[in-house]
Amino acid sequence: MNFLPLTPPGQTPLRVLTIAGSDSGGGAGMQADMRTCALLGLHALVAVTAVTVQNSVGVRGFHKVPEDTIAAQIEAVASDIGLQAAKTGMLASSEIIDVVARSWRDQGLAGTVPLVVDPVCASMHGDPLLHPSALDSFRTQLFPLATLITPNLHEVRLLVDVDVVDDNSQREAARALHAFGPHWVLVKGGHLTSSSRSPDLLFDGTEFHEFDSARVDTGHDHGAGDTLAAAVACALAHGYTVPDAVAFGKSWITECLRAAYPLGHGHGPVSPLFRLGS
Ligand code: PXL
Repeated sequence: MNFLPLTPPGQTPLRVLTIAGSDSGGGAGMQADMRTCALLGLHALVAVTAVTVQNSVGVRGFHKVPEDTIAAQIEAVASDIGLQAAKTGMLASSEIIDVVARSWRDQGLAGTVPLVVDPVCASMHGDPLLHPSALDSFRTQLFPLATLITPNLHEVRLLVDVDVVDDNSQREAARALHAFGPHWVLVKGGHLTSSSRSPDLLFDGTEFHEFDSARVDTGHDHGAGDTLAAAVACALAHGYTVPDAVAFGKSWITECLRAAYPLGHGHGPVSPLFRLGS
């Protein structure tokens, strides 16, 4: 695959802000985002939203970061360091979603810096990472600010009550999600187990773009959604168009799935470490 241009040593790389939860197992959340940013040659800034207690078997619990601390992290890095793109992951509650949306506007980032919103609702084991009452904050507060939202099929069902089973229902879901105001919607088809493919559908309110790839069957796909969204944010930071950034993210996650490794007694993480060679 083609990678993103690298910054020479000693020069400041482009910056991507991840607004996400911490995974103590190191495979998903802000750790996945930082791995991808680093291995693509970008600098990751972090606003931590929640600290999860988890391992490869499951999420045992989480502790939410106070909203004013989340807002202060965003202000601190935006006012001093600056960023070329951002992505959100686990936001845990409607109060946190609201404060992220408010901070995004208050820092003058809305409409100037690309924002990828991955509407994380649950872990791959089905452990909840978002309070159900927060779905409406996603729809009304954050989606209208998003350059791109990247729900999986489970999240699509929760957000717009559409069961995606084929191409038609995937288009119906994309239309319903686009009505909430994001510039682009990517309905990820990775969980469409009836297909041997992983068909993702991108929609800007007018045109559909299809991204098809063979499903990489691995028992180790922890952090896959985070890694895709982070790679898309990195490409957007480089000035890629949204369709080109999604195509790049898709080839990145495909390689990371091929390189996924076992860890602990449960599910291992997708891995950008392949980028280091062997
Ligand atoms: O992959 C979704 C995700 C995002 N953020 C955190 C997580 C997970 C999945 O477990 O733990 C912190």
